[in-house]
Amino acid sequence: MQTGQFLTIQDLSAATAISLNVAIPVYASLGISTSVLPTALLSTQTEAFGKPAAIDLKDWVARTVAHWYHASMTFSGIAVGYVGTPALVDMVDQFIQQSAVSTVTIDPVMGDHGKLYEGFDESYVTKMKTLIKQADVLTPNWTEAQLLVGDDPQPEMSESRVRDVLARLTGQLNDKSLGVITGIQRNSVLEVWWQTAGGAILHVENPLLDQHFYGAGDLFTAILSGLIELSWDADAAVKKTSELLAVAIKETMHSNRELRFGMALHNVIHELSKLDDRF
Ligand code: PXL
Repeated sequence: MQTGQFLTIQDLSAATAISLNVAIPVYASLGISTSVLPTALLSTQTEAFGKPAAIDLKDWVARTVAHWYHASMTFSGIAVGYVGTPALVDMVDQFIQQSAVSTVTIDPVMGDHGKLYEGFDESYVTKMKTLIKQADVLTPNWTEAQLLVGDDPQPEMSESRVRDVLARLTGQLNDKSLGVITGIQRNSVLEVWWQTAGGAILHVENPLLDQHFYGAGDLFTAILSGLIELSWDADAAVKKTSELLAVAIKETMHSNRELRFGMALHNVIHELSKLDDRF
């Protein structure tokens, strides 16, 4: 059962079901009382509609965290997604260091398919390498995982290469932290790989659909961080999250919507609401 107030830190992309637009319903459906700290206000996501109208919320974020500090606001868990600028990554880092928070989940959102997202460069990767040291749970995709260990992102996803990157990545985290790499495509399946608290490396598989599902990573991180906030065992939480992500991907694919508008959430929210072990 959740014991406090959860906080999600990421952008609000007005016209796309990604980032905050998927996280808020996920936490609500799990019964998790959640505050939001939007890092940027965007008209759309940055990848599929041209250049969005954007407001960097750095000044407001600084005033907000100062206010929360004076109001003695504390959080039981924090999940971080798309932050947007190196300066804001620093601010989020400082904020987490000052918060007496038990579990920090970080999705180092910065690229996919071997490339950084629009607007990011090497300086952002450098800041992200520092921020991830705060992570109790880290959820990069394959591109982000390689960037974080200092490799040029390669499409190759052989088992030995995935194991190597995962081991080097978890080597950068605290001993008890959970490193999870999403979006591994091998042998016509989509895999999630992670290292257990005991050091074993496990993976789960889902059908591979030859399309890009915008917001799928954000949904994965929201569900996983939510289950961990509800004290699920880490391995069980990763398996359930992967299963539920497949539910959302299937619905999104069959919903006839344009994929760039993000994830269809009806079925996954229904499933999450049934995980009713809260009382
Ligand atoms: O889904 C990751 C993400 C989050 N936020 C913004 C994005 C993207 C990916 O493109 O553009 C603004």
